Amino acid sequence: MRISTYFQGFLLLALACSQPKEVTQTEEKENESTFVHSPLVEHIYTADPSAHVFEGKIYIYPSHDVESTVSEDDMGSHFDMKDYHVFSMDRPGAEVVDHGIALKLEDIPWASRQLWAPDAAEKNGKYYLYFPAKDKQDLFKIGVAVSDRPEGPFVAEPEPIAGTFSMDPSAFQNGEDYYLIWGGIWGGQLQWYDEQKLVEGRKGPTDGIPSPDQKALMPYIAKLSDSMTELAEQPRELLILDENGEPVKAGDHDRRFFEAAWMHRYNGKYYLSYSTGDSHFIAYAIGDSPYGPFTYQGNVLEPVQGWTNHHSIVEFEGNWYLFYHDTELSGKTQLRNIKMAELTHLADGKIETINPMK
Ligand code: FUB
Repeated sequence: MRISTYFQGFLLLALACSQPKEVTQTEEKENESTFVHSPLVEHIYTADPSAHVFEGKIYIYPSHDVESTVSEDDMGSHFDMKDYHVFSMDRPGAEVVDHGIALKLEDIPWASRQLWAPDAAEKNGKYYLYFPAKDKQDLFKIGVAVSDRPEGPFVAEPEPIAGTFSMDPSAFQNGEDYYLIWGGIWGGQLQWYDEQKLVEGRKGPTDGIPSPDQKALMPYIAKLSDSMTELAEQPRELLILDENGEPVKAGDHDRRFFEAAWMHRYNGKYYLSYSTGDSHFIAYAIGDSPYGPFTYQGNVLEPVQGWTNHHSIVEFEGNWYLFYHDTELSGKTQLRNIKMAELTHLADGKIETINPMK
């Protein structure tokens, strides 16, 4: 069942419409923009899709967006999610099955609110759901919940994973090794930490953000322990460099890391893709090791309708797919719907940029 459908024009057009003016041919074409891909799920709102191939099927671990009375702010308070559903599809284009509630806020002993973007991993027949939530002090931490099945239900560990902070975890398997990658600025609180230590007094979305000419904040990575429920090492920064080998600067909003870090491996190289937040791209950088450094390459995905842009990249039977979200069904920032698109690695290793509108 579809909950609601409010088609809105493309965001840039909406912003441009405040003054009456002559409409150029280019603008006329933009006015006709339509969505290239269709929502995968319409009976509930879903976002931040992390996709994996488990047991020969595609499993999707998204956020479950809900209507909320919490007002919108730059800390993302209006993203007030309370549970997770897991979805599966036998192959691209097949029916998307909702496996129901896999984990609820009330069943996570340490969490107080905001179940944001999760991810999952499989090891030795057990499934691990990594998820961010605010603890009782209202600080984002990353938790883990365990199940015998990819669709759950998952049972949460009693405490968040020691050594984690901020949000948007993604799990990356490289052979026998598993890594947890995470972080996000503004509402993701990464800017409140120096050297992985919380700095007293930082409260808002920009407290602790470096000045524009300084190195941007970067995502973190740490190897997971054999148990998959702990970090096996001190987290390290994933350095994103520009074409001159210099760290991308905090003022470079089109290229700097904001949130939604995801790693995949292609032709022996490691691809770190991420959202640039307020400039709304999914950008990517390439490195020779999961620990980086990574060199910025360009965009995987152009801005979608809606403020947030969050994705995952997965291979299924030799083809690659991008999972992302937009707000086609609701027209509202915090009520999103997941989508998928084919993704192409070009001969030179670059990714062909996907435009979600035509
Ligand atoms: O869904 C809540 C937050 O919005 C995610 O954690 C971010 O990546 C953004 O998509």
